[in-house]
Amino acid sequence: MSNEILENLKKAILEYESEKAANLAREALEKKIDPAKALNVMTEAVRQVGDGFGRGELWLPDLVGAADAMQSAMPIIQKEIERKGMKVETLGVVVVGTVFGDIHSIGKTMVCTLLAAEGFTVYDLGVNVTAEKFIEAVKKYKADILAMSALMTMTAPEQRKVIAILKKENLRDKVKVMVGGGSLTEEFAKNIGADGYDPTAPGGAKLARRLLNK
Ligand code: B12
Repeated sequence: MSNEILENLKKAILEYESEKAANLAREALEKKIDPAKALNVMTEAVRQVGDGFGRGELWLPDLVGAADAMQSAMPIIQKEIERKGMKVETLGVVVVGTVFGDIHSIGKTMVCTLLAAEGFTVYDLGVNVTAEKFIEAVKKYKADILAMSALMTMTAPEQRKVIAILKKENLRDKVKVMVGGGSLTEEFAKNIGADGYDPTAPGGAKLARRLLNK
């Protein structure tokens, strides 16, 4: 039964059916399905569409359709993960966002969800976040960690810019910086002076713990 719901949730995303995806996400929670499993099948679906696009079998509207369906189901699952995570004491404050020029939100939102589930207090600045906004939020929320996502080779260098401004404002030793997103590599992260990189959202949540020795 629970497998059937998860299969249908994946199918709804693959068929770009936003309302159906949201309803199935609700049904999954009603049936006490582990929200992390629901998150996994949603990721598999959006990756599948991305691979089809990469092979030239699918087009941009396919990407938009799948992303919309994913995003209509995501907050429902996210709320439940956060609700479960709320029992955990706050491990630290993390400011998260997708860098300027980049509107990819799915991975960033997953990182937020899993950080919150791990027990961090998360401030999600959204997408297309300017360096100035990142710095402002780091100060305002007294962030322990700044987590930046970039999905494109064109936008990844924004992360270097943010780190440079942190240094200029004497904030670099006050906040750990972690980076991620499809276009990144460990080498790139080291090169721009980030404290950590992980290719996955669950790995990102564990990395955040390690960075704060928690
Ligand atoms: C969905 C999608 C879109 C959607 C985004 C919708 C949304 N709300 O997010 C739409 C259709 C809007 C879109 C637009 C564009 N896209 Co697009 N998109 C994708 C696609 C298919 C999937 C991205 C995704 O969500 N993946 C799933 C998530 C879960 O993966 P992820 O973000 O990498 O996150 C994982 C990890 O990286 C990690 N992670 C992410 N962030 C962070 C941060 C930290 C700190 C850590 C630790 C970990 C971490 O955790 C996640 C889960 O484990 C990819 C192709 C692909 N196969 O990835 C292309 C892709 C990223 N897009 C691409 C491009 C070029 C574009 C456009 C320019 C297309 C166009 N011609 O208009 C525009 C860009 C607009 C802009 N200014 O940003 C290219 C980028 C190429 C490059 N290397 O530069 C890709 C790779 C497609 C391709 N093969 O060409 N896109």
